[in-house]
Amino acid sequence: MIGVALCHNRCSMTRARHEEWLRDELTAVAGALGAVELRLVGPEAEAARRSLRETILNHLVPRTGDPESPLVVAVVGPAGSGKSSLVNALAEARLGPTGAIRPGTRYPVFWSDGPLPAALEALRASLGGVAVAGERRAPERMVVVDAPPPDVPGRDGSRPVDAILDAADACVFVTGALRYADASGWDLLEVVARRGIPTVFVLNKLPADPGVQRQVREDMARRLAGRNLIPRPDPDEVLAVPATTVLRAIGGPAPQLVAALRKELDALADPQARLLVSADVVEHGLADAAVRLVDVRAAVAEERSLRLGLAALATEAYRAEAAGLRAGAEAGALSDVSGDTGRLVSDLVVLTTLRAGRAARAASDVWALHPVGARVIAEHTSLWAHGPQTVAAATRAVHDWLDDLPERVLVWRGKQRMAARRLRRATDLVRRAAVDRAWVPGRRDLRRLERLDGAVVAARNDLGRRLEAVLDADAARFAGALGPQIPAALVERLGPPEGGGDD
Ligand SMILES: Nc1nc2c(ncn2[C@@H]2O[C@H](COP(=O)(O)OP(=O)(O)OP(=O)(O)O)[C@@H](O)[C@H]2O)c(=O)[nH]1
Ligand SMILES: [Mg+2]
Repeated sequence: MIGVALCHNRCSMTRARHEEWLRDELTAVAGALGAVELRLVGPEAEAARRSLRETILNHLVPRTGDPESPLVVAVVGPAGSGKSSLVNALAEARLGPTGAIRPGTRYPVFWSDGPLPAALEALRASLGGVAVAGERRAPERMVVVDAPPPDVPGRDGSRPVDAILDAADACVFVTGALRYADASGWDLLEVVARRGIPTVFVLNKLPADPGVQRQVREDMARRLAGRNLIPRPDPDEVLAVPATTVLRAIGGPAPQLVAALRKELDALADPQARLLVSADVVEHGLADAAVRLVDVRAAVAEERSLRLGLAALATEAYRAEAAGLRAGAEAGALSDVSGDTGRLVSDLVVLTTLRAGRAARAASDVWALHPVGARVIAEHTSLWAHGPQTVAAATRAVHDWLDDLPERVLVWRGKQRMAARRLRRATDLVRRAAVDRAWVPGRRDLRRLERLDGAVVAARNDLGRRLEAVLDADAARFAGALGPQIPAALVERLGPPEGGGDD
């Protein structure tokens, strides 16, 4: 487990062995997290599951045992704060779109000094981003990611900026002087604080007046310290970039104006510093993942019991109807037909469909009383009635039963073959006796039926089984709406329950 990994006695293993073991653990946990989608416990839990899996796969696994992997620096902040302009100035090239139309950046731009490592390349591809080199190279073994603003949704509804922060080792938080106090973008800093990744705070587009600059930096520093993002309200913790003319050629301020930011990045990229940053970030990341995993595990366990519980309620509702249908078939009391095959089929289909409809309503009724069940019903309103395939399935079941009867008559009579007319007459007898309880056979028919010893009972039982299977298939729609059952082993793979007790 990840939590165990933190306190694991590393002395008992070589460092390399420990890291290999940890990577395997992380990969297994990510696999378990990827094997389930939380549909019932709520969207927050599902977002937490997805994000934890991404943190593990995009961030922790690639870094475990590979301190040389490139340092990922996420450039994030509120919309229009000038992130892309700053990155363009650093790279001395127009890497991505900037401009007055919001959002400027829809897809992230990965500025790096070489090819992206596999995990980052996968992230880039999944977010639809581009990898660029720029006119001036990114610091050695560093990838700077210009992120879309927080209000840009990704393809699957999650925010690309979150996935980028999940993969980041360090962060540049850019906010504009005019809107630095806005709530927008500050939630990103909560993620940054939780992950414990080093952050450079940039106040961009500051007015030229040094006095005003000082005041705004002081205020920003106070706000950052108030959120425990910096140790003291020291304005020197806030990098100031004055508002300036944007150079059309590069889509950003003149490169010398971002020299201080470049210096910060170079400092992070320094071989000694980066090792410390990497180790620290992995340690923080593991601790953070362990805490998050406890909640996600609890959510998966809850999802599992919700699916089991609701499925059992639906099964119960169908069982009553299926048992009634089967008992009716076994007693030959389903239809009062008189040898008319057309009516026999339609009577049995109507009866079966009616039962399926009643079962569906009963199951929906009990689900509606359950808060989560009610939500599922609201999303799958077709569950209130029998399924769209049920009439066809019942028709098929009855026809199959009829089609198989002659073969069975032969078996019951212990014969290889019979004359066609005699076989037809025997089959008609069995069919009629099986379904029409009100029918009183004449003496000759009675004598014939005696020779078909057990055939009628067996035919009734067979019909009961076939019709019951139609109801089972109808009931499967309820299980389908819940999602596949979650194996207990999958929950166990995510660690012991909180407090060590049973779920
Ligand atoms: N005058 C002036 N305009 C700037 C400066 N920096 C950025 N801008 C303008 O501010 C607007 C937004 O800049 P972007 O760099 O696209 O901002 P962003 O944060 O990347 O925006 P999103 O990607 O939408 O979040 C653009 O019109 C830029 O030209 C500056 O220093 N001076
Ligand atoms: Mg941008």
